[in-house]
Amino acid sequence: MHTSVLIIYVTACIPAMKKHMLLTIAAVSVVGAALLGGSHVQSQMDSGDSMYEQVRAMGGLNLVMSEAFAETSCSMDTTGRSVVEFNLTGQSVELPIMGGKTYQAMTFSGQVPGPTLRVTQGDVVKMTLTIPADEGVPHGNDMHASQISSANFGAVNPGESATYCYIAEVPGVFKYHCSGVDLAAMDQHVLSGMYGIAIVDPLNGYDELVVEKTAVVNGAVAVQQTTYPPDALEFQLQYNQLYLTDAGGYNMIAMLDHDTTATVVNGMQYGYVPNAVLNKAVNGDERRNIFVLQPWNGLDRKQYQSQPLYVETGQHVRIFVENQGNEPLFFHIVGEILDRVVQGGVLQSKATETWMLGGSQNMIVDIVFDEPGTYAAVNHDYAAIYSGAATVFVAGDPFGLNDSLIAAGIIDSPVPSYAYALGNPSDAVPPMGMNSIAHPLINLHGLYTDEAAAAKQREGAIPFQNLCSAIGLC
Ligand SMILES: [Cu+2]
Repeated sequence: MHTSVLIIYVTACIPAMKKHMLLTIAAVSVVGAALLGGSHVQSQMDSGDSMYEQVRAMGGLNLVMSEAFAETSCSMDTTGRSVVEFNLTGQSVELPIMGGKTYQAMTFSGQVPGPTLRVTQGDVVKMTLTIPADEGVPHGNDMHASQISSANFGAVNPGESATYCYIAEVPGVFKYHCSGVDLAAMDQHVLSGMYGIAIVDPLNGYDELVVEKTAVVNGAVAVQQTTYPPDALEFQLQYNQLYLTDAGGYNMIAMLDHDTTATVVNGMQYGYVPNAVLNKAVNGDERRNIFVLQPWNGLDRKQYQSQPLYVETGQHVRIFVENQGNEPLFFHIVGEILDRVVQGGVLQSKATETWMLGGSQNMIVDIVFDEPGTYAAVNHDYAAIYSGAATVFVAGDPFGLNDSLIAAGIIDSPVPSYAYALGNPSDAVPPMGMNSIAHPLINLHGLYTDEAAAAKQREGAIPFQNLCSAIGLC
């Protein structure tokens, strides 16, 4: 059991253990006692058993709060509403990190982040979590889009499934995450990869975007507004941290110290930076990098190959952002201004340079890239940038590749973005919603197991190697 391993690990470190570690374990005991009730719970927690065994011995949340669990089963009246099923599998796997190593990931359905759920405000979500019999540890799922008893988020044991239903009442972006083994080791499970988002589209759709610039009218500077329709090209970016031991296991002491091993965006460090193919197209040499940080460079990386995000100039772009992690996110796009920030369907800011998200906080950023070029979306915390939080948007045709692509017979006429030739990464593209502009091509990219990658391919994601060959660059 992972939690037992964790406790053994922590125990082994006791001589060097910090005071706050002991306080944390005490705090977990208090939380457990508060949730489960009764002074005997507290005395049980004082015994020498591992935390996991103690929680099991107490029966967990489901048994103690069985009435609440029954109350929020799927017996609600769904007349007139769409019921959207959301099926996840809890799965521990090895996944790659930078430096040619792997780490002990925990996933929903073999990918980090887990699959994105997209529904419309007012829909009923029917969430089923299945834990395969060969999975070593129970898992739960807490969906922040719900407003139901936390009893629903209790541990699901290996070989079992659990289902709960709720109405997605509030529009926006909402985290979901493993709730650990009835809270125990929740930090380990989430920070090892068990997180994702639900996007709840507003019932009446998204607002049009109004961007203010200036123009000279009759010899004088005047404010000029440009209005963009609600339909937008959409991306999803989820920020988190990894805290790892040298062997690739979860390092709780590093987490308590906020001593980040890696900052990840959609599960990977520098997952969206230029690659060898773009190097070759722009510099004529696949080894001459066009961006300072290109650590996931090389087609042998397959679904882990880094790829920029391609947008058109003058196009309404909508970015769903969630801070899944343990550190603040100072979201900034170098060379741009965030034209609009919306949270919970409410305008928070327009024309701001940076917007901050705390842990488990989200926003929808609307932006229009006016000039062809490369723009790096960063967490404007230098430690985060240098440990992985740099994401490159390429707008329009800044490298003048249209002419050479036409000359080579690859395209017939100029294309408004490289997405038409190279596609956008599958893990950065959310499911289509009511105001989504379809991406021209979607290629295979993400922190997926090979099985999950094969499933994405069956859904239409094109392996990047194939695209590269098709346009004559590989
Ligand atoms: Cu879990």
